[in-house]
Amino acid sequence: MAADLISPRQAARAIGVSESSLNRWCDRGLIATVRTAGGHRKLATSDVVDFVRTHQHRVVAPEVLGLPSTSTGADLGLTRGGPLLAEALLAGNEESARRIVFDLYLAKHSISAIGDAVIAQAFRVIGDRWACREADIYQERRGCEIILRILHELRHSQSVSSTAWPAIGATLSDDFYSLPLTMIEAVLQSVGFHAAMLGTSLPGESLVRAVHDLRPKLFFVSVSHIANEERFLADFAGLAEACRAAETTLVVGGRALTDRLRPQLAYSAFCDTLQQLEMFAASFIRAGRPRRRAQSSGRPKLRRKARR
Ligand code: B12
Repeated sequence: MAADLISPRQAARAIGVSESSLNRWCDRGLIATVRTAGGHRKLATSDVVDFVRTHQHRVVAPEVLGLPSTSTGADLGLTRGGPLLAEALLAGNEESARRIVFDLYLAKHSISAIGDAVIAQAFRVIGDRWACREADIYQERRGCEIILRILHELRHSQSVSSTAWPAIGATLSDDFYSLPLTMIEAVLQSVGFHAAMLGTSLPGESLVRAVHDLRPKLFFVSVSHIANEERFLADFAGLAEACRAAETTLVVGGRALTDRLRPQLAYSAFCDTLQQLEMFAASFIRAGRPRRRAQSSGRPKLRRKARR
């Protein structure tokens, strides 16, 4: 993604409006601004993207905001998005896949809805094609790599407060499914967590150490594949105990958590979908902290203009 801070003129060009309109919106506090040491007004690209999403503007020069050059914010609709994304991924057309995801995002669909209704749906189509021998393994793997890159870009286009609560997560041994974890990261970040996945197929003892060392507010576990049920239950029980001791909220989900298995597990919340996770995490944050966003981490220390 491109630079984090841009001038009002660049922001105006990105949205295709006059600089005076843009400055008026800044004066009204609709877009947050910061002042550089030299007194120049600057805007964070993530704040401009937020403004576009919430005020239904179109983006005419997406590259200025560090977005894919073909994204416009045109609303394809979630229902059409899945099959279109599946075709783009199967064809290895990364630019088209990126445009589909970013257009839906700019058209104000939540990351959770895009994940549940478009990305998961696209991979169901890909899985079915593979099962019917209409798609090759390399097409599925390449599709995974493409979507992982796009999700990282989407995440990078959002700001994270330097005081955000940490959330970490992983899959347990023999579960190599990274897509759900990467989507959960993006969803948790969109509601204000500082989310970071540890990785896939982690041994139970390592997860226990991670909870002990990192003391996350929330731990997410995705369970898509269980190779050895006995080992899974033992690892999970160890993790749940570590979370209880550290007062960490343990959230679980995934296709392999069947109705038969779930009663054998201790956790704080089970979610079928990313949209359920978003609701849970957002209410968790609302209940626990007075304000959601402050200055983004990793940015230069700049004064933010008070909203009028
Ligand atoms: C991609 C893929 C893989 C990739 C994953 C790569 C990666 N980097 O992630 C790899 C190559 C690892 C793989 C391997 C295997 N796969 Co596979 N795979 C798929 C595929 C095509 C997509 C899965 C996916 O990631 N979807 C996207 C995610 C985001 O969607 P989701 O899993 O539905 O998750 C949603 C919810 O469950 C929820 N969720 C999930 N976790 C969590 C966690 C929390 C906290 C929350 C809130 C929500 C949540 O959110 C998601 C969005 O709604 C599916 C096909 C399909 N129908 O889905 C087959 C599929 C799941 N695989 C299958 C099989 C058989 C396998 C293998 C056993 C094959 C083999 N013989 O080796 C191995 C097992 C690997 C292992 N040990 O982990 C079968 C499973 C059949 C069954 N009924 O169990 C499927 C259905 C393919 C098929 N049609 O037969 N696979």
